[in-house]
Amino acid sequence: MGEIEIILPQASVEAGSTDGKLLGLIIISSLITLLVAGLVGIFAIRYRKGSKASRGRLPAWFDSDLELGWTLATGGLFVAIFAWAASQDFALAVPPQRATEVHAVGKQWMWKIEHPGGQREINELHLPVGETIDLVLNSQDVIHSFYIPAFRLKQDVVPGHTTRMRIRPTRTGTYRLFCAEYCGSEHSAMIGRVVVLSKEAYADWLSIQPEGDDLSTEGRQLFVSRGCAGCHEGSSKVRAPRLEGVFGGPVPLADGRTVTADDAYIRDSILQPKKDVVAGFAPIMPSFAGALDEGELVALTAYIRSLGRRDATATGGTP
Ligand code: HEC
Ligand SMILES: [Cu+2]
Repeated sequence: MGEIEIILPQASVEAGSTDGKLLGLIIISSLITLLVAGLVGIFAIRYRKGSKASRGRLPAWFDSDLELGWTLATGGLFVAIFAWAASQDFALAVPPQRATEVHAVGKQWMWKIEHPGGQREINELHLPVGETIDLVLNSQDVIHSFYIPAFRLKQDVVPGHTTRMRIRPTRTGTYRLFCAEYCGSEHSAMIGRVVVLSKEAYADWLSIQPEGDDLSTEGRQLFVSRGCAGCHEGSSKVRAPRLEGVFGGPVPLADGRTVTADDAYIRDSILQPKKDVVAGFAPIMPSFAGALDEGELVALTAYIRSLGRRDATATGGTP
């Protein structure tokens, strides 16, 4: 680090094809620019004032066939490149099936990272090489953008919205991490590093980190301390749905719609409970907007997700 890199390393699966597309665009655009500039020059000389070049009508095929031909050919070429590039972006938007889920929260002016085992780091992201990482991104304040040039990956991080980025590092090493969205006076200081380790080194690194509670344990504690359990569990007088098995399943709503309980739904249920009211229940849940920070929301969501995966009777449910 420190020195200026002239040639950016290609350290992820996406890097090579992204560079290929950029190079392709540069070559095609250069050729077309050269052609146009060359013709301008040739015509300027050939049809200069006083030259004897013919200035009569052009043959008919010139107006129709040639014009149509090059418009379609160049248009088609660029649409093909667009389709190629878009297909990669679409593939990136599909959450990977089997992936290590790492959470990152952007706030003015740092990146807070949390690994599935509860290990935390700030402005550093340690990753295992050759594996697929599902990076789950949230912002605590304004729009940030998680940018790793060596991976050719950039994803906006928007407050009130969960975005994900699939990362597949292919080379061990240390790479730069930037915030690529102007986010306030110290935006330029919001930089960090991504350290890609071999699988063994990554496992070692995880094991020497201070013990943190894993996310769902932390979420469980919040669930009790923030009073969620008071309504959602046990012999509460209030009628509220139990949350075991909710995650990932369909939820029938009071207005007749049915939605899938994904991260975004859980998040909205906590922040804007009146938006999607579960069928058969009164809209009495208070909004927790402003009362929970991003880290707490992520932890609560992780806890509710863990309830969905386990057997309903195996949860620490009723006190
Ligand atoms: C005053 C009681 C009360 C409190 C406190 C409360 N809830 Fe709720 N919650 C409800 C009720 C009632 C519903 C069902 C109606 C609705 O969807 O708004 C609900 C719905 C939900 C749902 C959607 C459940 C489903 O089956 O789709 C989630 C998720 C949820 N709450 C999470 C939480 C979390 C997390 C907390 C704590 C931060 C919390 N709730 C605090 C009463 C409460
Ligand atoms: Cu930022």
